[in-house]
Amino acid sequence: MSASGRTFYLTTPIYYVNATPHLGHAYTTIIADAMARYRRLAGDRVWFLTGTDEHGDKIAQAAAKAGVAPQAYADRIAAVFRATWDRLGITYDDFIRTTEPRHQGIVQQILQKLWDAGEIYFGKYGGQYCFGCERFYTDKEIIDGKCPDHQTPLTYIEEENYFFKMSKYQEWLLREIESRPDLIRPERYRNEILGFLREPLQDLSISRPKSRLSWGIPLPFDDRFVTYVWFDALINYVSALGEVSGERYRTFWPHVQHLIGKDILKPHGVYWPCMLKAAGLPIYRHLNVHGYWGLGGGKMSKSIGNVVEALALTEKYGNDAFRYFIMREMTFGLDANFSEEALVARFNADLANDLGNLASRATTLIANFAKGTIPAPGPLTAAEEEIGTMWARVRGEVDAAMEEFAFQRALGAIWEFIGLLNRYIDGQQPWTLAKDAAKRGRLDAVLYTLGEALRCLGIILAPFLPEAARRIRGALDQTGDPHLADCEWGRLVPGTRAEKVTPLFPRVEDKAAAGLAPVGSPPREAGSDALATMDEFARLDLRVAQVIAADAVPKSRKLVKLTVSLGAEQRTIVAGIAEHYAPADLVGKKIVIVANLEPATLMGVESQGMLLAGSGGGRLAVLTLDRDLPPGARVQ
Ligand code: ME8
Repeated sequence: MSASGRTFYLTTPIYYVNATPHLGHAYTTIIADAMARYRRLAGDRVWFLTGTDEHGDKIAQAAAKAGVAPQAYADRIAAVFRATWDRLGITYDDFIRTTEPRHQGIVQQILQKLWDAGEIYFGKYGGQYCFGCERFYTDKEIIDGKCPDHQTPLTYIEEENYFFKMSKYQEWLLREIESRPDLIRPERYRNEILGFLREPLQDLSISRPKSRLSWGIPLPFDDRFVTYVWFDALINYVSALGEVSGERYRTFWPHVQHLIGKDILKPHGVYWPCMLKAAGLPIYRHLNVHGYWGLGGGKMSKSIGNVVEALALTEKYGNDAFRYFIMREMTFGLDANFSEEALVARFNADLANDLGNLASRATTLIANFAKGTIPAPGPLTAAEEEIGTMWARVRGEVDAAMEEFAFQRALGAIWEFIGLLNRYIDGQQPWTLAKDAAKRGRLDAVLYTLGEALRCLGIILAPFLPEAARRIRGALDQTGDPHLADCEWGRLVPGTRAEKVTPLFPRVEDKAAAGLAPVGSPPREAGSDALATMDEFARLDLRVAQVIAADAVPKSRKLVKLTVSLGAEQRTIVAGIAEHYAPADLVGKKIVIVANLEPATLMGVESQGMLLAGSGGGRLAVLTLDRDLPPGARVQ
């Protein structure tokens, strides 16, 4: 039994392995992590699942492009996802891959069950198909003859396939959603699904002929076909819990909540509940849907390199700051815009000024005026009572907000409390109280209150800013795992040791701290060089180049040999980036090179130019284009 008596099972989407993780994936996974940590803090029994979606056209095509077998490709990218989540401190309990036997077995079991029950039939279907989405579009959904998601032309395909009798569940699903107002939330997404259900629901094609696509799970009753990727992928949420008769399934499935982005609302809001119903399994408790991040107003997609670079900001500003920014900036359910400037603004205002200063000021005051030991509080005044009362309110607000995945509201409430404390310090002026021995009791009341507020913050911030919260608790000698139940106001024991915290979030003064430099040149201190003239800059011939081939330079740990096209000519470029990029990942990229450098020979290979890359925080990133340009285009 858990301390709270509650059980909580949370899933993220399983991400496609056709590209490496980007900001959007990180957002979903980080907020899921914050939620899982919050529920654990509250004493719930928690299971937190993430993973990768590894079958289907998209993956087969990406593998073919990289010149490797789909499984090898999936292994590589799945490992990148895992490593990224580990680096971001994601506390997932399980990571499922759809190519694992434990998943494939359950998919086949469910298919067989549905086939035996007559829920699946063989039929013919012709329609407009999007290879990017791996699904057919109905006339109503098509915009200007194109896929509404990819804006690419659709292809008419006619083929025989197996169909799941989804239409028969339309009425049931409608009633289910109507009777459970918070089944799909926030409400705008519930309304969207209700909108879909106003139109007749089609049956779902759940197979693909192997002749067209072999990278999938074979149908157990006809091995000329593989399972449609969505039918395969959705089942991960069940298969990860093992057999339906098993302990883990029985413990967690009744409490399942999914977290997804709005792009995959329909499969989760329509297909999945119908599939579960047909298989005789209960449907989810809640489907929690978030909005989309955009960059500079544009739509974000995996093909845009800068999406990946946004993720690199975690290294530059730290995991906590990145977590804070994305949770605070985006109202759950709505779209938001990502920019480094906005991140830096929040970093300085909310983290460095509000929280960082509070922690430094409070612990310094306790160190200076109470020799680093929490004093017994003297008589309390209305000011201390206001803080205690507000704390109780904040806890309630955080709890209510977290029930609804409203991270921005939870953080807003905590920051109101932080604001009150900073004003309290200014108002009480403990440094003045310390000058008058008669005011010792007042001073002790203030110092105790500050210590107690920090102790409580060190607990409640743990899901959101794990590292900063740990440091706050450490400064107040609070060891062991934090528990929400311990942040009842007034539990701080006088006599507790307190030490000064070093600044939790030193202000960011120079947002261009990472700098950009051609690979191989010595690192520069930002702002340390003499100014360059326009003429000097104009002497550099910078060009867009497309990587045609990339190979490791034998016997070198660092060097990669690139063959690049400048449109009219090809060049060989040797670059010291092998520790940061697998050669295959560079092929096809459009990069920027300095085209008028004297050739240099490195490890016996002549390099006819130099590529541009940036580095910072132990990471290196090759410059790519934000928008397509032909090879050879001038960069100025
Ligand atoms: O759809 N803003 O995988 P996927 C916010 N394999 N979140 C974003 C985002 C953005 N711009 N872009 C992506 C798939 N996401 C399927 C899922 S589940 C059974 C199968 C996040 O790699 C968001 O969570 O395309 C979105 O739902 C998910 O990544 C899609 O990831």
